[in-house]
Amino acid sequence: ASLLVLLAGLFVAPFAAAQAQDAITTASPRTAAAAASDPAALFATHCASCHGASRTGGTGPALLPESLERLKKAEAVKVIGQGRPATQMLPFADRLSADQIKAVADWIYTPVVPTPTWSEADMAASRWLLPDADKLPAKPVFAADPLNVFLVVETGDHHVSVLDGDKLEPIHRFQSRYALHGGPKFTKDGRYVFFASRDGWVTKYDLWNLKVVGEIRAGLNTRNVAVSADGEWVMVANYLPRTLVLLSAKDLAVQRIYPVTDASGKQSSRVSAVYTAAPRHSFVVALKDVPEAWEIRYDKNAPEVWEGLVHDYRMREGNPLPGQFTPRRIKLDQVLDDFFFTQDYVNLLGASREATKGQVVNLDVRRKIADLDLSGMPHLGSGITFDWQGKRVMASPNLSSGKVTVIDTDTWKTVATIPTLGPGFFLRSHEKSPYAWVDSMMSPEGRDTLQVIDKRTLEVVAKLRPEPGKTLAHVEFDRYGKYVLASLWEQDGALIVFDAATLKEVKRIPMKKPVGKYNVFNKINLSEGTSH
Ligand code: DHE
Repeated sequence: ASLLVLLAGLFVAPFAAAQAQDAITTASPRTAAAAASDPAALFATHCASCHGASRTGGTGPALLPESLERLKKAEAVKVIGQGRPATQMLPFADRLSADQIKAVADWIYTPVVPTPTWSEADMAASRWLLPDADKLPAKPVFAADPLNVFLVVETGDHHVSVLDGDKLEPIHRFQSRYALHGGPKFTKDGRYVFFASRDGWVTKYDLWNLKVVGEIRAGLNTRNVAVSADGEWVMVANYLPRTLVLLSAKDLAVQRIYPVTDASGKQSSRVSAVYTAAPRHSFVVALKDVPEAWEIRYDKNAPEVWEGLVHDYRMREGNPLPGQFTPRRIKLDQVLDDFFFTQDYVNLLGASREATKGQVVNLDVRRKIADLDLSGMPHLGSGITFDWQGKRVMASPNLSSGKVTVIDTDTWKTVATIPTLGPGFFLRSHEKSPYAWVDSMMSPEGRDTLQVIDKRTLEVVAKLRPEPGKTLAHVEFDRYGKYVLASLWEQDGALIVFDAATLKEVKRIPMKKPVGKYNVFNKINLSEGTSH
C-alpha cells in the first residue's frame, strides 16, 4: 500500500515526459495504528511514493526545510488534511487523524538526516532532451514580434504564458515545473530561455518554436540561474547541496560542479545568487554563509592565473583552458544576501540581512570601496538605475520598510528616500518612461496599490488601486516603454495593462496567479529599468 500524499499544493500534474502515476489505495487501519505516533513511518506509507523517500521530491515537490521556508505550518496541516484543488494533492483527513497530520507536518520541517546528496550521476539521470531539437526552424513559428514577446510565470497552476507585446494577447501557454522562481534567462538572440524552479529543475525553452527542448535537475534546492553572454554556458546557484553547477547551454550536460566553501575548504556555503556580468565575460556569485563573492570568467581568453586565487579547480580532467571557469575570490567583511550591479558591471551593490548598511564592492580592485545607506534588504534584482540631475543614480525598494532609497553612484550617498505605502519587492522602469513603478505587497494596507514615482522629481505622482484588497505587484514595460503590465496576484487573477504615459488602465488579460513577467527586448538589451 502506498500513496500519494502531496503536500503543499505543492504538487502539479506531472510535466511532459514525467512520471507515471501510482494507483491510489488506502493504508490499512492496522498499518495506520502501528505508525500512529511515528511521523517518519506515516510519511513512508502515505507520502514517500510521490515526494521521495528522502523527501527530495518525485512526481510531487521536495518537502525539505529549505523548500518549505515560505509555507506556514498551519497551511501545510491544511493541505495534508484537505488536499489542494486542481492538483494531484489528495485530502488525507479521511485516513489520518488530526494528530497524525500535525505530526507529519511538524516532521517535514525538520532536516533530513543524513543531508540528502545530489551527485553528477543523479543530475545526468534526470536530464532529458527533445529529440532533434537542433533541427527546429531558426525562425519564430508565430507572427508576433519575437523581441516584444513577454513570458509570464503563472504560479496559480504552474504554467508560463507567452504574450504578444504589441497586440497584448497570449499566443501560447505551457506547463512549467513546480514553483519557478526568479527571472528566466535569455540567450542574446532571444531564442532560448532557461527557467529555474525552487526544486532545482532547469528547463530550456525554444521560444521561437514554442517548445521545451530539455531539462535537468541540477540541485535539490536552487536559487537561480545565469546564462553567459555568448549563450554557451548556464550556471546554477544552489542552497542544497552547497554547489554551483556549470551546464552546457546546448544540451544541459554537466560541465563542472563546484563545491562552495571558504578558501580552507572547511566552511561550506549556500549560494545567494549568480548573475552574468556580460562586459566582463564572467559569472559573479555571492555566498550566503561565507563572506566572499566569486567571479568566474567563461571566456576562452581568461588569464591563466588570477590574483587572489586560492582554491584551484583547474586540474579537473578535460579542462584545457586554465583560466576559464576558475573562480576568483573577493573577500568581504559581511556576507551578501542580495546584490545587483552598476550598468557597467564594475561595481556590485550588495546588502545582507543582518547588516545595517549595504556595501559597494569593486570587482576590479576586488574589495569593498564604500558603504551604502541601505538599512534593510531589497529583494534580489529589484533595483534600477537612471539619470537624475546629471548624476547616475540607483534606486531600490526595501523588504523591511516602506521606502525607496535613491543613491548617487559616484559618491554612493543617498540623494532621496521616497516613502511608500509599505515594504515592497519590485521597482521597475524603462529608458523611455519618466516613471518608476513600485509595489507595497508586503504591507496589508498597501498591497493592492502600485505607486508611480516621477524619476525627475523623485516624488510619488500617482497611486493606482484598480482592485481594492487584491495584491498588485511586479510590473514590466513592453519594449517601447509604451505599456506597463502588472500582476493581479490572485488565483483567478490577471495582467492589468496600463498606458505608461497616461497611467490609465488599457486592458486585462486573465491569468492564474501571475507572478513575474519578462519582456525579451528589455532583457536581452539589459534595460536600465529592469532585472537582467
Ligand atoms: Fe524572489 C527574483 C531571492 C522571495 C518572486 N528572488 C529573485 C532572485 C533571487 C530571489 C535570488 C533573482 C533571481 C534571478 O532573476 O536570477 N526571493 C528571493 C529571496 O531570498 C526571497 C526574499 C525569499 C525566498 O523565498 O527565497 C524571495 N521572490 C520571493 C517571493 O516571495 C516572491 C514574491 C514570490 C515567489 O514566486 O517566490 C518572489 N523573485 C520573485 C520574482 C523574481 C525574483 C518574480 C524575478 C523578478 C524579475 O523581474 O527579474
